[in-house]
Amino acid sequence: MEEEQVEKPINGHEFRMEEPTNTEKYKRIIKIGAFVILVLCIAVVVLLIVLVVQSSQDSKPSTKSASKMESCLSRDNNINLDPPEVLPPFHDLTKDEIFSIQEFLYIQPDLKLARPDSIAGNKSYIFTMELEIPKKAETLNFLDNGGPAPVREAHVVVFRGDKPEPAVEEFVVGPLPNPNYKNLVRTAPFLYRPLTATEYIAGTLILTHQVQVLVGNIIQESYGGSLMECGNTCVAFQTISSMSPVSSGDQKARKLWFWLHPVVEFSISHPYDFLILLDVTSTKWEEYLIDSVYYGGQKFSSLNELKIRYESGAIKKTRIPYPVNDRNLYSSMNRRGKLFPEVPLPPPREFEPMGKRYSINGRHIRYMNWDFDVRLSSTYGPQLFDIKHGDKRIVYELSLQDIAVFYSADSPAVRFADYVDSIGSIGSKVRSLVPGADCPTHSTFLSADHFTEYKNDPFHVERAFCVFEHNTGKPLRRHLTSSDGKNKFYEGMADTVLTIRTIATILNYDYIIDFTFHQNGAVEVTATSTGYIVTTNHFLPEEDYGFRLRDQLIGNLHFHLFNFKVDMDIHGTSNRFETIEVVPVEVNNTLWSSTDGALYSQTKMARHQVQTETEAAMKYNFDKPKYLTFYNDGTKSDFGVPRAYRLFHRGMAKQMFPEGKGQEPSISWARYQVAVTKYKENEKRSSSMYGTWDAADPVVNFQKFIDDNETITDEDQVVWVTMGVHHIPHMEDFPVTPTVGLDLSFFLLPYNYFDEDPAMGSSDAIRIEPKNQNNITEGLTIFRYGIPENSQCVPRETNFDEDVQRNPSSLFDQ
Ligand SMILES: *[C@@H]1O[C@H](CO)[C@@H](O)[C@H](O)[C@H]1NC(C)=O
Ligand SMILES: *[C@@H]1O[C@H](CO)[C@@H](O)[C@H](O)[C@H]1NC(C)=O
Ligand SMILES: *[C@@H]1O[C@H](CO)[C@@H](O)[C@H](O)[C@H]1NC(C)=O
Ligand SMILES: *[C@@H]1O[C@H](CO)[C@@H](O)[C@H](O)[C@H]1NC(C)=O
Ligand SMILES: [Cu+2]
Repeated sequence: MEEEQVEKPINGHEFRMEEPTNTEKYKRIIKIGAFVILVLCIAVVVLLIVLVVQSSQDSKPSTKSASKMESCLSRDNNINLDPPEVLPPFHDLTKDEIFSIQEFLYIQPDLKLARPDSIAGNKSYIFTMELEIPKKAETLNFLDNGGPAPVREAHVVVFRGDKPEPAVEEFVVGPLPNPNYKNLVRTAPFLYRPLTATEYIAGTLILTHQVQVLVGNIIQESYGGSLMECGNTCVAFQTISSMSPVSSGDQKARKLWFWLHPVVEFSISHPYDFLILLDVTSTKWEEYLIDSVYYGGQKFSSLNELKIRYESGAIKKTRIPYPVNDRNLYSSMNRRGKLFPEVPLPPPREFEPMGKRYSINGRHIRYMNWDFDVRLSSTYGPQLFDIKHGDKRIVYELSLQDIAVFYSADSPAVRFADYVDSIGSIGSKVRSLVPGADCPTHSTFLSADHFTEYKNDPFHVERAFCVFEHNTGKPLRRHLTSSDGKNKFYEGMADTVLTIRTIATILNYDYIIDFTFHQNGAVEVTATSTGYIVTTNHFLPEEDYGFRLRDQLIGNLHFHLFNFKVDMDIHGTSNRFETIEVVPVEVNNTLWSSTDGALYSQTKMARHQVQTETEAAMKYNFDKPKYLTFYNDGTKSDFGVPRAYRLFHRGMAKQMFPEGKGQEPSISWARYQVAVTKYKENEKRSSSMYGTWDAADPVVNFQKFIDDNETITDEDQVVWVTMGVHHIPHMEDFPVTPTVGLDLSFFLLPYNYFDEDPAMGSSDAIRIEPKNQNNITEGLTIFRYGIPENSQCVPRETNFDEDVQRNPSSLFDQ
């Protein structure tokens, strides 16, 4: 019966409950009334101003509930997303800057750069470029002391396949917008470079051709599909993992696992036991070599060997029927199953009765007492800078450093799938967010532009970030004293917050990164995973690594990891790191007990100054609970207590890979849930885009930040936070993993930083008290601090469906 109820996509604002003609009529009425509403709006503004002025601190309960619904007020003149005339230090490269950097570099004779339309493995070409974050000291001198603005520069990564000894060269190019210098700042082994389009496309083509010609019949018999001329039963190759020199034991080789799968929604959930390890070490794709072949749980050294043994009947033949490619396919994301609710009523939405309460200028955001800058690193993802509360800087930089996911399997393609995701350019994998699902409909969306190796024009992403104020529906605080004689009162306030969100899709997983600003001075960082699990074929040894979820399918165990840099500057850059341990203590209780020599057990706090980097690299010990606090020793409360911020980690998991083994050295940041190091310009980030390949000799080795064991007391400190979650897939991970319960977070909480909760100043509060404490029936005084109880208005229309129909490339890549 449910089969019949196939959804028609809902167009525009027409709900199916409503007759379309009514909707049209309604729309027309709205249009005709637009002018009237505009006049009304102005009248309402005037009225509200008068009301607000009159009732600023008084108790008059607001009776101004509009008898007719009015359109919500617009104050969008707070929002100007264009780059400012003078670009501030953290503003991402503009399109014009990206063009001028290219033009400058193309004429450098020593670089011999190929243009994007003619790049190849054995040529020199620009892989990526993005803003070079200016030196901190110069930037602070500009921000705080009115010093000169730091020079704008770009960080450019060039692949030098043209050199006799190929290498990756990283340059700092400046000054923008008219560059005249390029300084080589790092070279990295060519073997460790991120996966390139040449390798991916050439590898896929080579395999498609060779496999079809040599073992096309095996593919057809085993999987009911074909690589070429395949109609409705196409199969294809996709590269799933990289086999680093550490994994292959071959220090000079670069190898990729290609995986055969049916072309259906979604391939990762349809693993075939047909894998090819391709050696792509050569800069010339004609020289790519098949290293080994995996079929039916066995290894073969060539397609020929597989062919001979298959045809001689020496091996067990796989038989997996081609999937029925319809909307009920278990791996597809179509509405199905038991449909609910009976009538599809729209869910609750948020609206902003008097317009936005935040402002954005370029990429500078202000909200309540907060202000900060936001940018999107093409390689490493979202970054916030210069986070201030009440004009005092709390964090200089709060940025995602890397995302990693390490799989476990018997299948070689998945066993070696240990991704350090900046290999895939996290920021440039952010695609347009969809209002109503990814972000609330009332969000403001920020775009991003990336340079990509295959195009001169920057790649434009329309909705890379959403910014929205959100009523969490939870009190920030509340108290009701109902029976306390002469002190009856209620006071409370909703935890209404501002969130900056971005979502990067890296192959199969979608990572949601949120930065949330609370009105009490707290900042929350959340990393959540959703998307498709990686699966393998069901062979017995695979059962150690996951549950059997479908006939031929195992969902493989894996570990998600996120690393963030938190460069807190509490009252300046000279900071201390102090832990406050909760330790057991037995106190003399003879005074209060009749027992001789009585003792009483309780806990006491033990403050401890963490002096050096090795001591500040923390592995959580459940037996030693402690607070982690950061402050400037020169700034204390009236009572001598340091005005600190506290890092509260709510997203840790134990990393189970032994240190120094396998791929682990590339993510040495994951050894510690929290590490604190002294700020250094050459320790800007904990990870690098080489991390998937470089475990033998990491290009960025975070452990070295710690090993020099510098003193951190009264220094500029940087905190590195690692969050993680073990994921053992289960049936409900089909078709994709829901976010619920997979959110990891950490908080920066004020800790004796303010004299009291700064949210006491918020007009979002509600206080109720009896006019006469002795007789509540004499009436109540209700304080709403200028905010009417009933702020009803018609939310402004959203036009996402129309917009995306008109401009499909704002969602999908061409
Ligand atoms: C570069 O590679 C291409 C294709 O792989 C090849 O045709 C060409 O000869 C190579 N050029 C040099 C200089 O090796
Ligand atoms: C415990 O406190 C009592 C009363 O103050 C005192 O007489 C006694 O000496 C104390 N015992 C110890 C072991 O300190
Ligand atoms: C780091 O330095 C401190 C202070 O000098 C010392 O106590 C500690 O043992 C050192 N740690 C290591 C691992 O060298
Ligand atoms: C309380 O106030 C109500 C209303 O003003 C009045 O009717 C009632 O008598 C009062 N009760 C007492 C105990 O004073
Ligand atoms: Cu997962």
